[in-house]
Amino acid sequence: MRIPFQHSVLAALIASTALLQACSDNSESGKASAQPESQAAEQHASHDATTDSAESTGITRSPAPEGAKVFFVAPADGDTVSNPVTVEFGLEGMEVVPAGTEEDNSGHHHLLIDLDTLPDMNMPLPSTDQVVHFGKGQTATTLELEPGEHTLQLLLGDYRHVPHEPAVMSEKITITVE
Ligand SMILES: [Cu+2]
Repeated sequence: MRIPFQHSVLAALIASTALLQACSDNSESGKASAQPESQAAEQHASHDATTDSAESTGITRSPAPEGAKVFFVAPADGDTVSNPVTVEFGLEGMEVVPAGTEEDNSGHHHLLIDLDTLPDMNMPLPSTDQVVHFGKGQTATTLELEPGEHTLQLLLGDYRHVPHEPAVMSEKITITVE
């Protein structure tokens, strides 16, 4: 597919704006209870490392193989849990690699916490306290969540933090934190 020059420049501009936005969101989110400081620093590093490739390629989403599936190993939908909440990510039919590693049929996990509206799938995912990146290739995390009901959903992103085509996304589960 050929993208007209002006459109590809526009796409690159939008993409770089999104990356800048994502990073500034992060630096302002001192309140991010679900996001330890070390993780925020790592996300900055991974964004910096992938900015060039996202700009030069524009946004063509990486293909996901048929049958690829991301899911929660734990907790299960409807579980009642207490802090700290251990969350384990499962992936079938694809490989987990760190952000910035361009490899077919691979990506890294993103955890969507209490997110009502899905992010734009044609851009790098933002980095906020509700969209947490696991750019080192982690397959589990622990969260400190307010008591009450919360929703969790997993979304795989490619080396640029862009969801695949079709998006590899888990069911949204609801847990109750005591
Ligand atoms: Cu990411």
